[in-house]
Amino acid sequence: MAVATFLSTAHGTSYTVGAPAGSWGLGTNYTLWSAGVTFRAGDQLVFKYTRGAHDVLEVTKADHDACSTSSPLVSFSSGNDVVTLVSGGVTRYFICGVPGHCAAGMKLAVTVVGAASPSPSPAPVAMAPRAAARPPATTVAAHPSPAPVAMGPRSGRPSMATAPAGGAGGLPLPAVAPPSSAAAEDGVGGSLVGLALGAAVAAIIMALY
Ligand code: CU1
Repeated sequence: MAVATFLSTAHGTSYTVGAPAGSWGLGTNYTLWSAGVTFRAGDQLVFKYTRGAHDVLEVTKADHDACSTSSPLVSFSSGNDVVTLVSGGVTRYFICGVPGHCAAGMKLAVTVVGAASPSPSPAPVAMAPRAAARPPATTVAAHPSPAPVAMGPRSGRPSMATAPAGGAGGLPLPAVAPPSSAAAEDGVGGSLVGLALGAAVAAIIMALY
């Protein structure tokens, strides 16, 4: 259900907490809500509520479990609070700081997994077209690295090696030219045949009259 209300961007997916049935407020089961979403590093949580009616405190697991508002890690109160889930492999905890609201259900635990396979890092993206032009062996070698950090240096090296490879790849181009001019000649030949046929038809028509 919640899947229908996200907004994808190049940097991740933005999830309005509690949507589509609700928002950040009383009456939403956030355990159920979060269970329906796979949160990935780079995604964003958006807490929407009437300013002053609620707030958002990011807290420790212990404070989440105990609904303790005494020592929040971060607090928000704008009514449109955006939290980016920067890191994967962690669980982040949020509660409402208004007395009684956490105990009434305004508590959210979000487990964040690693980023999606296609790395959002700019380096691999810029490299993609070049990798496709190179032999499969090289392309395969670039993929197995799951860690974006490790992938940066690796993709840097192959892209430098692309310079000579690109030069060699440019050579076949002239060889491709003759076929295309031959095709052009075919076109001319076709036109001449057309003209001849036209003349013949014209001659026949004139002969008839
Ligand atoms: Cu609240």
